[in-house]
Amino acid sequence: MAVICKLLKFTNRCESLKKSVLFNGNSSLRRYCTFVQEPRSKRFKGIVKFSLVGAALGTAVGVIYSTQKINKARDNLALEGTQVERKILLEKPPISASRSIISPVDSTNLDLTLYQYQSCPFCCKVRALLDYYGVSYDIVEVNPVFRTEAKWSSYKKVPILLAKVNGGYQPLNDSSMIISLLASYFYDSTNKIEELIKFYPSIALHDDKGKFQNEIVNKYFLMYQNSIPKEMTMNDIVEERKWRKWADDVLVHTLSPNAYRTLDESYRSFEKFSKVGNWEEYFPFWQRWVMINVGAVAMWWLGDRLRRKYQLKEDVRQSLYDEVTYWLRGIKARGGPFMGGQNPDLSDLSVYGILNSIEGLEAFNDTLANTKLSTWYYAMKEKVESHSGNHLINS
Ligand SMILES: N[C@@H](CCC(=O)N[C@@H](CS)C(=O)NCC(=O)O)C(=O)O
Repeated sequence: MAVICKLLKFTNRCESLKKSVLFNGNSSLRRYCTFVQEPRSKRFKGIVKFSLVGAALGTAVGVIYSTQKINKARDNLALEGTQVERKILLEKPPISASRSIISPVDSTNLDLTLYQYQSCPFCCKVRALLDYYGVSYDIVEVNPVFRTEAKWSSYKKVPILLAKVNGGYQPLNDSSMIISLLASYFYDSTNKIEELIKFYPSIALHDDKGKFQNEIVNKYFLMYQNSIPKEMTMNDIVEERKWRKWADDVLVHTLSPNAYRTLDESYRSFEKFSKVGNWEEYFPFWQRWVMINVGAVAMWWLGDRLRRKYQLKEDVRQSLYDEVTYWLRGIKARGGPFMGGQNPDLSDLSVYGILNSIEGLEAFNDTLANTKLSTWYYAMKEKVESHSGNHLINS
C-alpha cells in the first residue's frame, strides 16, 4: 500500500486516484493518501514563500540596476557636449628621448616630442607631416604592452605630440587634430600653438552604440583665420578634408586584418615591427618577448573581428587593393600626380603615412604587385624624405 501511495505521490494522478479510492471505501489507502496530501500543501506554501522572496529580491536588484543605469544615462546626458579640459604640463615628463630627428632645413624653433609606436599608422601620419615640412623633433618609443613611457598622460593612445609653449608643455592628442593644428601653424605661425588648440575642443559625445567618447571637434579643419592659401580653391579644401577623413574611416581599417591575416603572418609582421622600431635597442629582452608573442597572438585574434566589423572581404587583401585603387582613381580624377595636384596636400601625407606603416610587410609587397600604387607611393617618399614642403612654412 505504501508503495502504491509513494508512487501516487510522484504522479499527477494522485487526486483522481484518491477520489476513486475514497469512492471504493478503502480506508487504509485513504490514510496513506491523506499523508501524501499534507506535505504537498506544506510544499506549496514553501514554494509560494520561496517565490515571493525571489520576486522581492529580483525586484530589488532590478530597481537598483535600473536606477544606476538611469543615473549614469543622466550623468552622460549632463556631460554630453561638455568640453574636456586640456591641461598644460608645467614640466616635461622625465623620460629621455629614444632618438632625435634633426632636419637641416628647420627654422621653426618648435620644440616637439612625439610619443609613438614606430609602426602605428596614426604615428606614421604625423611623422610624414613633420618630415615633409622639415621640422626637427624628438621621438619617445612607447612600449605597446606596458605603455610606461606615456603613463604621464591620461590619454590612452598614441600619437601624443608634446609641444613646448608659453608656460609649459602642451600635449596634443589625435593624429588628424595634430596635422590640422600644425598645418595651420605652418601656414601662419603668428597663431601660437596654445591659441590654435582652442579651435579644436575635445567634446564628450555618445557614439552609435551609446558608448561615451571624447570627440575632437574640427579635427579635419585648418584654421586659416583671415585668408585661404592663394594656390587653393574652396573645392581643393573640401576634397582634401574628404580624403583625410576617408583615410581614417576606411583605409586604415584594411591594415590590421591584412598584417595579421594568419598567425604565422602576424608573427612575421611583429618581427618586422621589432626590427623597424629598433625594439632591441629600446626595450629589454623579456619585454620584447612579451610584445612580440602577446602582440602577434592578440592581433591575429583581433584581425578577424576587425575584418567582420569593417565588412572587409573574406580575402582581405582584395579589400586593401580595392581601397588603394579607389585612392589612385581619385588622384587621376584630380589630374595628379598627387591628390593635391603638383605637390602633396594633407590627404596625400595622411594616406602615405598610413601605407608607410606597413612598408616591408607581406601585405605591402602584395599591394605593390597587385595595384598601381608604386608610382605615387615612391614619389611621395621622395617628397617627404627631402623635406620638400619646407618652403611652404611661413614663419
Ligand atoms: N584617432 C586616434 C587613434 C590613435 C590610435 O588608435 N592609436 C592606437 C595605436 S595605432 C593606440 O594607441 N591604441 C591603444 C593602445 O595601443 O594602447 C588618432 O588618429 O591618433
